[in-house]
Amino acid sequence: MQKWYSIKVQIVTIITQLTDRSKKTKKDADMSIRENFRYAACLCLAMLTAAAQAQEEKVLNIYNWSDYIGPDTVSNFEKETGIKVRYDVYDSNEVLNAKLSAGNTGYDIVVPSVNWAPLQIKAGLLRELDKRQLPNLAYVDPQLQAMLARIDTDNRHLVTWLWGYTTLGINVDKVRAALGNLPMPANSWDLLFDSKYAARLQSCGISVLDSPSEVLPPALLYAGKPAYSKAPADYQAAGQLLKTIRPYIGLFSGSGYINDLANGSICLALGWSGDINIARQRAIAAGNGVHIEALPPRNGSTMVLDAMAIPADAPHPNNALKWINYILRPQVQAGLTNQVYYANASLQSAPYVAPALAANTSLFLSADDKRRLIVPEPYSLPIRRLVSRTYTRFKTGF
Ligand code: SPD
Repeated sequence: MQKWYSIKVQIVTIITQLTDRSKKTKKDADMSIRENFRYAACLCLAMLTAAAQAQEEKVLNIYNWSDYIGPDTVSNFEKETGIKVRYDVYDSNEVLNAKLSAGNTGYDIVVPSVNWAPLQIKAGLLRELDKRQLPNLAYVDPQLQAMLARIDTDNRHLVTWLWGYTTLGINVDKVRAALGNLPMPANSWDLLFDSKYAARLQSCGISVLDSPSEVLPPALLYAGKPAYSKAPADYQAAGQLLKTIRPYIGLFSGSGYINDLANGSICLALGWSGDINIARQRAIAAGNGVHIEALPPRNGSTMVLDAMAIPADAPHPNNALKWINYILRPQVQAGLTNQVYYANASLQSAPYVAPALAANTSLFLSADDKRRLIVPEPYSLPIRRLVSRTYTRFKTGF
């Protein structure tokens, strides 16, 4: 209401000024008319911007990864701001990227991973953040900001959501039973990528992530290649490796594996650290005797680092900024970690993190394990196609 009043005042001011200006001598008349038009155009533009802000309906459309938010994160924001949130989910960067590239998503907030965001920034799909509206950026871990700045100059478009790593989740008892006389391998990746182990674990169920860009990096790493290799020959090697284990994979899943692990219908999943800990917690809550573990990255792994961004054509960019600033509060950040078991961006959130989580070494990694994580790198278009072709061949079994 106040904003509309100030717009009305601006209109009256413009009309008064235009009338005054037209009272000049005949000699200046031509120049005055041109000046007046320019002046009026600038003021109209300013007014339209103010009007757009005033008119932004109290709605926020969020598109985020599934199982990646606290139970009251959205409702608390709604209560506080009166903004109604519509919340949709996805399971892979491929899906999000296809939507963003097609345009007109209607979303105000998206959460791409840091190796996909640079392509989206370059294509003009993400909007620059108005940092004056984000005072809580002060809470963000400077190390994470520096990491993001490597792919987003001056942190113009991205703010960390949460971070973790890609790993294997196991049903401890079922894996031991299925391996029989085979001892647990020293390199835990053997469980999936060495067909000797995978052949045995097939009997209790193996799932891998349903996304080319999530499966190829650990496969390359296991094959002794750079996880985000730029050499086409390396993808051939990874493809060969994947072919050897294909007969033993029963499921391709980007989120369903959480419940499958929790209820004991699979015993090994290539997934994300937080999701596997969610499965562990669900099994504990169900009291079904299923014991799930997320394996820490002792033999190296790829980091999961996802960031909030505002699509260039977001219909409610100001509400989006309010959301980002709210999410950056240390208490809200801790609420996310407590629920989804990923580390957050705020060093000040530590006092609010549930004490029981502090001992979980698959969530709060040791300094050594942290060093073993590889920060994801963006793909060139030809490599992205190769990643996708290699994965499709793997999935379809050709
Ligand atoms: N359930 C939320 C999972 C989020 C995973 N983000 C994936 C990033 C992979 N690079």
